[in-house]
Amino acid sequence: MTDPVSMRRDGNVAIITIDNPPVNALRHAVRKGILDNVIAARDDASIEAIVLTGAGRTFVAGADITEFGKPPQSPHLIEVIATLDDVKKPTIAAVHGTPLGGGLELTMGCHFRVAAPGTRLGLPEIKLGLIPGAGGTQRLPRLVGIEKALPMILSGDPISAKDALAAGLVDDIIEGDLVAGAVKFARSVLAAKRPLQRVKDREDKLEDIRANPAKFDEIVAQHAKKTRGLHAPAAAIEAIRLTLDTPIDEAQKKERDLFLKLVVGEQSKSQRHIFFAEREAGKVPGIGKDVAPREIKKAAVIGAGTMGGGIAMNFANVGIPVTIVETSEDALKRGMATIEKNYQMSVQRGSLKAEDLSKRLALFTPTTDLNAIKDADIVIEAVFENMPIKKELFGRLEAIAKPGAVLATNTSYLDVNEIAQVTHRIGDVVGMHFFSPANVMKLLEIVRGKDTAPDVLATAIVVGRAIKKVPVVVGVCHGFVGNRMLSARSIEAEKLLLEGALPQDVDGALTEFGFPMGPFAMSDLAGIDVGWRSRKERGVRNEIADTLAEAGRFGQKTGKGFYLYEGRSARPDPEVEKLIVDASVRMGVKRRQVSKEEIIERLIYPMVNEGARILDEGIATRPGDIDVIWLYGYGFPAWRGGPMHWADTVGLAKIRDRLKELAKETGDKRHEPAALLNRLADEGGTFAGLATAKAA
Ligand code: 3H9
Repeated sequence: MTDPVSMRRDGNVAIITIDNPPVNALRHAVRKGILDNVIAARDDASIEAIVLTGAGRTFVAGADITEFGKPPQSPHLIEVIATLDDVKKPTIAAVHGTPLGGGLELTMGCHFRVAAPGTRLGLPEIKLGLIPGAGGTQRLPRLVGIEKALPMILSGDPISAKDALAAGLVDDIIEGDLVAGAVKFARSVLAAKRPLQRVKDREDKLEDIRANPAKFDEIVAQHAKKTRGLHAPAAAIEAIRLTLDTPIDEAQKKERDLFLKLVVGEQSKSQRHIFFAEREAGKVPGIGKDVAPREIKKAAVIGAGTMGGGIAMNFANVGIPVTIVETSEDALKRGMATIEKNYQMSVQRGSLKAEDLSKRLALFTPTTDLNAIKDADIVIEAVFENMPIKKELFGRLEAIAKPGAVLATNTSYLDVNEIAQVTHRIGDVVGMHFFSPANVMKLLEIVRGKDTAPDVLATAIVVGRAIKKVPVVVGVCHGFVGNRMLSARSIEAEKLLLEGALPQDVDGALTEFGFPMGPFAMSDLAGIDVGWRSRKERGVRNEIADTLAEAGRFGQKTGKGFYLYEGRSARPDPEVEKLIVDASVRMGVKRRQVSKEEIIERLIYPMVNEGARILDEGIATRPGDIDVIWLYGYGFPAWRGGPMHWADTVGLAKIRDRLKELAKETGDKRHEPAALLNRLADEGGTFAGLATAKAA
C-alpha cells in the first residue's frame, strides 16, 4: 500500500499532501503520516514554512467514521494537532472541496488557512450524533466568535469559502493553482515576518461574550429547538460554553470526554448507521459501474397537481428544463400558479434570489398537448392513482416519447409490471415514487420492474441524486416498502383508538419517540377525505376516519379532523372523543387504558414484522434500505436509526415474542412473526448481522 501522506519541497517550503481517497478521511495511517511529516519538516532547518494540503476531490472530510467503535490507536488527532500547534514556522492549510469535522480541526491547528473558491467548510459531527472531538468546539469560537460558531456546530451545515473569509475562518481565497498560491502565501508571511499566532491563543473574538456571559444563553436560546431529545447538541453547548472561562487545554480534555461518551452511545451509533446505509442504498446488486446511465437533458412530467408540480420543480431547481402536461388549461394554470407561489415563498424565506425567480420559471414549458413530451429524455407520470388511467397513458406515451426515453410512473401502490406491459418498451419503464411535498421530501423510491433495463435503473438513480433526492431501489409489491409498512402501522393506530386511546395519546407517544408528527396529525394534514374516497372505491371501511369524513371533518383544510384547528395549531376536540367512544360501542370493543409503551409496540413492531417480510421477499435489498426509506420519507428519527436498526437495539426475540402474543390475543394473522424474524430471533441474530453476512 502506498503511503497516504507524502512530503515534497518547493524551495524553502515543505508541502505535505494527504492522499487517502475518496475523501482523505483521517484513518490511523493518515494521522501517523501527517505527524511524521510535520515532525520531519519541523526539524529540518532548511525548511522555513509548511503547507498542508489534500490530493483528489477534497481536503480531509473528517475522522474515518469506520474507525469509531474500534479501539482508538495513537497518534490521536488531538496529538497531531498539538504537534502542529507547537511548530515555530508558519503552517498553512491549503484546502479545497469539503474540509469537514476532524479535517477542519486539523486546519485550525495551523497558523493560517487558505481555500480554493467553492470550498465548503464545516463541523458536521452533530449529524452523526457527535461533537467535534479534536478541539473544534474551542478553536472555531476563537476564530469566528460564538455567534457564528455555535450555529455552525449545532446545525453541522458547512459555510462557503466566501463566508469563511468574512468570518475569519480562512485568511485568503486562492484562485487558480491552490498549492502554488499557498506557497506564495507562505513566502509572503515569511517576507513580512507576520507574527505566528496559534488559534488556541486567540482571545479577541471571545472578549465581548466573556464580559457579558448572559449573551451566551441568548445565542443558545435561538438554536435550542434543535436540541430536543438529542444528546449531541446538549454536549456541544456544554463544550462551547467552556470557551467562556476554562483554559483551552483543560477544555479540550472535557470536550474529548464528551465526544467519547457520545461515540459509544446508541444515538450516534444509529446516526452513523444511517450515514452508511444512505450511501449503500444507491448501490444495486448486479448494476456495476460498467452500466452507463442514459443522458438526461430534458424532462417531462404528466400532471400538474400537487405531486406533478412538486416533481417538476425538482428538475427546474437543478437547471433541467421540464415540460409539464395537463389535460385542461384550467388545471395547468392552477398547477403553474402553485409552482410560482412556492417559488415566491422561497424568495421570501431567502432561499431563492428574487432575480432567479423568472429564470427558474422559464425552465417550465406548460402545455395541454401530450405531443410536447417528444423531446424529453425522461417522462414521469403523476396522474390519478388509477390503473386503467395509467395504462391508457403509457399506451399513448409509447407512441410519442423518443426512442430511449425513460418512462417513469410515480405510482405509490400500483403494479409497475402491469403498467409496463402496455408498452413495447418494457425495459424503459421504471417506478419513481416521490413523497409529498415532492419538492421538499428527500426520499425517492425507485421501483424496479421485472423487466426494467439495468441502464434505466442506473439512470433513475443518477437522476434522483442530481435532483438532490436520496434514491433507494425497491421491488414491486402493493405499496412498495414505505407505504406497505405504513399500512401495517395505520391499521394498528385505528385499532388503538377503538380499544381506548385518543388521537393525542397515539400522536403524543410517537412524537415523544421522535417522529415529527403522529398518524392522526398526518391524516389531518394530508386530508382525511383522500383515504375515505379511495376506501369507498375499494368497498372497505375505516370506522373512525370514515365517520369523521362523513361529518365533513376532512382535516386541516376544513379546520376540523382528528383535531380542531386554529390556523395550523391543533387541539383535541371533545366531539372527536365522543365520536370515538361511540365507535367503540358500535364495534363492541370494551375501552381500556392504553399505555405509551403499548402504543409504541403496537405501532412499530408490526412495521418491523412487515419489514422482515419485505426483506424475505427481496423487495428491499438490505435492512438499511428500509431504514433510509423510513427516515427520509416518513420522519423516523435519525437518532433511532430507522425501524430495522431500532428493532436490533430492542432485541428481535423480544419483538417476535410480543408479536406472537398479539397474534394470539387478536387472532390477527398479520401479527404472526415473519419467517425471517423468527429465524433471526431463534439464532440470537440481528438485521445488521444479516446485512454484513450478505456483503461478505
Ligand atoms: C469527525 O471528524 C470527528 C472529529 O471531530 C473528532 C475525531 C477525534 N469516514 O458521501 P459520498 C466515504 S466525524 C469514512 O458518497 P460525496 C463514504 O462512505 C466526521 N468514510 O461522497 C463513501 O464511501 P463509498 C466528520 C467516509 O462526494 C465515500 O466516502 N465528517 C467519510 O457525495 C464517498 O462519500 C463528516 O461527517 C468519513 N468521514 O460527499 C463528513 N466520509 O464510496 C462525512 C465519506 O464506499 N462525509 N466517506 O460508499 C460527507 O459528508 C460526504 O461524504 C462528503 C462527500 C461531503 C465528504
